[in-house]
Amino acid sequence: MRPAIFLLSCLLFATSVAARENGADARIGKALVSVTALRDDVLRIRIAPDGSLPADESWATLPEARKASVPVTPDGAAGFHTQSLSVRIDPKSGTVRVTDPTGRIISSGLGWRTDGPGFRLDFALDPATHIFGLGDKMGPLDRRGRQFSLWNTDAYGFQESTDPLYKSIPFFLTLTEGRAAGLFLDDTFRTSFDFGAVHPDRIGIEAAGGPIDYYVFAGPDPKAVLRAYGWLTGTPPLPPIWAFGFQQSRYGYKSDAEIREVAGRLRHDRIPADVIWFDITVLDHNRAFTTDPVNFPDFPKLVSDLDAMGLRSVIITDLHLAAQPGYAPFDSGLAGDHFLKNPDGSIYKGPVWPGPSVFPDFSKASARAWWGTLYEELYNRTGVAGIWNDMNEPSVFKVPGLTIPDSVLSPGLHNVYGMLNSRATYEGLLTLQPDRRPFVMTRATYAGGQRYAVTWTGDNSATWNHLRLSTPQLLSLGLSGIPFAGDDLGGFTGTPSPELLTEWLAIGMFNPIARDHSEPESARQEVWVHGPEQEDIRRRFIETRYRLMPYIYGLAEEASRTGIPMMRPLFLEFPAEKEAGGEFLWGPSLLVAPSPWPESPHPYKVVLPGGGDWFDFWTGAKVDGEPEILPEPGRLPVYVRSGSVIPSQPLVQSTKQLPDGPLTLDIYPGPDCHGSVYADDGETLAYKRSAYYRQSFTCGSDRPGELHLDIAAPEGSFTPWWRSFRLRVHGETEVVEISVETPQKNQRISLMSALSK
Ligand code: NBV
Repeated sequence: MRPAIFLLSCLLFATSVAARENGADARIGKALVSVTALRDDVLRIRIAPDGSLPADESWATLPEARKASVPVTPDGAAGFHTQSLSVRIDPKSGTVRVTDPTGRIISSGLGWRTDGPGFRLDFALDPATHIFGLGDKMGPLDRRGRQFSLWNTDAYGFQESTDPLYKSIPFFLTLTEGRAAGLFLDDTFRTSFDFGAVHPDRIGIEAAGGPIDYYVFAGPDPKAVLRAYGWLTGTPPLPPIWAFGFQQSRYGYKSDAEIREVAGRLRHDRIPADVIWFDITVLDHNRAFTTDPVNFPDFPKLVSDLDAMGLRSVIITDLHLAAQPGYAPFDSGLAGDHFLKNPDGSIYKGPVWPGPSVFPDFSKASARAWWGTLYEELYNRTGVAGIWNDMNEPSVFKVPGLTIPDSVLSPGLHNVYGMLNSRATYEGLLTLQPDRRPFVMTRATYAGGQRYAVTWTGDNSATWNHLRLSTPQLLSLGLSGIPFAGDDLGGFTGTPSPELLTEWLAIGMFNPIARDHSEPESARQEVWVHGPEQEDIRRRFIETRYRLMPYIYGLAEEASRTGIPMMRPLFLEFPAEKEAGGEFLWGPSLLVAPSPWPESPHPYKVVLPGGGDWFDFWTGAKVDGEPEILPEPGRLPVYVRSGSVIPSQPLVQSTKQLPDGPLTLDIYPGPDCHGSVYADDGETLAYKRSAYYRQSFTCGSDRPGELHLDIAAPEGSFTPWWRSFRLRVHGETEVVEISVETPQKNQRISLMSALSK
């Protein structure tokens, strides 16, 4: 039906709104608009143009969340309210308006219409609203004024204006004068979002197909929106601790000897590192689940030798499988009927790295289970620690659209294909080793994909502009439910200059996943390639990351429990604050402030958000006013929010090595002063059975001149590596240090007595 006719017919039919215990249903002509309060602050809105709702299915949302509901209070004939929001369904148009208890708009539908198999939704856009989300789309973090489309695409060599990219996350967060809300459209088809580009006062969303099914999050603070989105689509499982160490990768390490040379150099030069990545050059004829017998004659031995050096191995397994009888994954997949088929029933083949290839149908549970079994050799016998799922948009060479045709992979499955590939991998690893945390990295994904894999931003370029843009990309992934993400440090395509690589590695040490990766056509870009001077600077930043590991791992645990990202835009901690230049927060306490124009030698001003005091992270000194920075090689301004307690550890060369010495607590006095430390065994799921250690700290002062630290009794049954704390108090006076045994009960430690010593 054409849109205009549909709207007209709506008006001609009778309308009615019927209250339900947990929401309301409106009949608008033939159509049904169904609004359900899943929680006090989360609504689900489903629209069935033909009056009957389709089966309640979703790849993204957790069934228990989707099926949750709370009682609501009816408001007259056409609405209801909960404690956090009020809903009004317009009986003429069927649009839904959601307001907060003070009457401010959370989401205001302007219209909806079907369009062939697809549909369009329009929402009002307030002039003061900023928009964030949609995953790692390029360009400024605030999406307002631009259009984006979601269609997973192998975007090799993408640039600032490239769209779509690898992932589809149809979730965005709005921020209007410090008040946040969110909207998630659970639609796996090709969708497009217009955030006020065509009509400045309107958000227009179009989908090529799928049920009209969206969720509204009331906030009102940004963290509440992210927590609610995490509740609906799942928070990511906690990766093993080594995932937060420094990682060395390159497309093009060609032999056992070359890998040993890189690993040996890392250790020789005392560059802390945790992971070596094996790209397709380790494979035999680019075939996943094999290794090249000539260049890697004893791969298991290589993996175990690396392991003995404290280096884990992550190996690539692309989903396309060589269509070659005799190749075991092809044979078993064929026997089990696990491959995608052409409309005539024959198996679809497309050219990718191994030549003509077949593609598993990951939408079938049986195919996912079979895929998982393929890892047995690598994971249970060879000892690889993690798996890399690349090319899963899915990417196909030399065909129109560079992907599998719609007639083979339904357009409603295209955007979830990569997520289902990583799900099959994750579930497979978990089946093979039920008590070990799987580590999977995927390139393509869909909303909810955070439950299975970490990600990276794909094939970026070794340019200053890409370095500048990687911060908003990673921030945006964090705001889209995917906190564990990284970019190819140094850039994938092209060769970075010494200064660019140094700056990139410096900033990268404050990113969730820190992996140096590059393509074979570029020059090698390991930490040492530009000589000792650059290497020393780079090492210093990597060492900083390792010293901060207790803080970083604590942020990771928080992200996995709550959905609050490790890397945060300023507004997440300070909702009234505007984003400033290249700045971002690393957890609640650290502000990283690279230049907004990283290649420029010009001075720039740092905005210290929130109005409180800040300390210089490198010197510990309190900062006076807003610092003006004169860029110089190796200088990355980092600040600490006053009122923070930051745990850190003695330097190690990998997370496998036990730190020797006390846990340091750096105390930066100020309002609401607090911090915490979290530890567990770093590898298994025992932390879910209470084998973890969590301890919180508050520092305060009862009277002028007094300062104390309250250390709470630890939670959990895990015994951490440290026996004592070294407390360092930063402030007006010199840094003061005291040592205490790690308390097992609540304990107050006077810091003034230390200060007066
Ligand atoms: O497996 C090779 C590469 C990989 O290094 C890169 O990180 C992926 O994004 N892969 C893409 C396939 C080919 C890239 C030209």
